[in-house]
Amino acid sequence: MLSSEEKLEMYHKMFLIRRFEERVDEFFMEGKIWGTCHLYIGEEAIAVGACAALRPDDYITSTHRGHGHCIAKGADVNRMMAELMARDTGYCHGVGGSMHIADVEKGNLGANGVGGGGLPIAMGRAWDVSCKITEKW
Ligand SMILES: Cc1ncc(C[n+]2csc(CCOP(=O)(O)OP(=O)(O)O)c2C)c(N)n1
Repeated sequence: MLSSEEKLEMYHKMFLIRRFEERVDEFFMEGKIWGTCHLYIGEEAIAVGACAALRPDDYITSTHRGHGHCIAKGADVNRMMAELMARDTGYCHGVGGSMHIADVEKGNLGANGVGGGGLPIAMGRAWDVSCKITEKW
């Protein structure tokens, strides 16, 4: 059962995703976004609901439409927007853009433009984690 505080936090994250994407749309039309991007408008509850069931030390991968996943897993929206604007202060120092934002400290292994491309990334992380466990045996 979710508490009122938890529900409010989830609503806040959904609202933040929506406002972030509306600003991205505006900046895109003004030519301020480098490359292309795929908006998460209308899907806010999916990322927020899924990530609410995760622990902070759980990992996610993402897709070509990943802004909502980033925000739901706790990314800093200023660093995200900086990335979309190709600034050095962005998550990938401005060279990755919308489809390559990763926030490993928060457990987000990153977006990517390849359909199904998150699976090998997740496999790699699972391999790494399991090796760290078994090497202690
Ligand atoms: C391996 C691969 N094949 C084809 C594409 C081209 N492609 C980009 S988005 C897309 C459709 C994705 O549809 P869906 O997963 O339903 O996501 P949506 O964009 O509708 O949210 C395709 C086929 C790709 N990125 N990667």
